[in-house]
Amino acid sequence: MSRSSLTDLVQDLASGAIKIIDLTATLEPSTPTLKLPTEFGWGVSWPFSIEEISRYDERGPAWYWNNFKCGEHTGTHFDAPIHWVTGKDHNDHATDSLPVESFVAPACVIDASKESAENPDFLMSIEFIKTWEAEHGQIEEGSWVLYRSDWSKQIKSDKYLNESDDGSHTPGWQPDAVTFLADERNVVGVGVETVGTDAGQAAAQEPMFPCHNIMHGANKCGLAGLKNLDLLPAKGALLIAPPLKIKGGSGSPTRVLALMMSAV
Ligand code: 23J
Ligand code: MN
Repeated sequence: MSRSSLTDLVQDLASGAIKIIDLTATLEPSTPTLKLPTEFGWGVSWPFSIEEISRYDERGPAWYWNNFKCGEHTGTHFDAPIHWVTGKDHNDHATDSLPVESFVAPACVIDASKESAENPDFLMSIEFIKTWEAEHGQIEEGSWVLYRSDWSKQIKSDKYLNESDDGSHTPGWQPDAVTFLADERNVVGVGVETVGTDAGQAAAQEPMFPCHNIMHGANKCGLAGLKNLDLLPAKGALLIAPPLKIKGGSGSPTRVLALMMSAV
């Protein structure tokens, strides 16, 4: 049999030398969804709901299946460039037309868990990213940048959305940090553990929702609602994150996997 890097991959998966980490939160009716400020009349994204069609019973004696519904941006999910007005004129910018190469890409994991715990409104800066690069090396073109906040650890708590009278308080980005990742590093996109790729208070940032505005304006993607980022190395993991092929879709719930070398 001829050998190839793919043969090696299959062998390394079988031996456990490469392991697979699930970065996906379970999709269930309690899955938290984004609450936008209501005063502008903005539309509401449906939470996940599920209804049994049959379960080996009179409705279907030999089969179990369900109907479900939810917004495209529910739980662990993918944001396509078409999601934002700044990305509306790109080519191949929806869930069905994005190049599949974007769905398999290396990941850089930037740990801001300490800063996020100390300040729920923490906004990652260029300096923070450059300090990470000084330790781990430059972010390679075509990588996902994953924002470790450890926010997913509190998904069952009110602290996940962390809402108060003035809205949600969850970590995000300074606008110029997003511009840096899009323009200077040419990333595939950014992924976060929070309910959306922008900070809880991002409606008040300039520009409004800077991560969405700038990333999708640059034809880049997003991943939200990730978990287990604390299990990944700063560099070296390979992400597999294909959204559902919804025609013209702006995003979709997505099973996100990471391949990484096992510690020896
Ligand atoms: C629409 C408007 C604002 C935001 C979002 C969607 C998301 O976070 C999302 O899931 O794309 S912040
Ligand atoms: Mn989204």
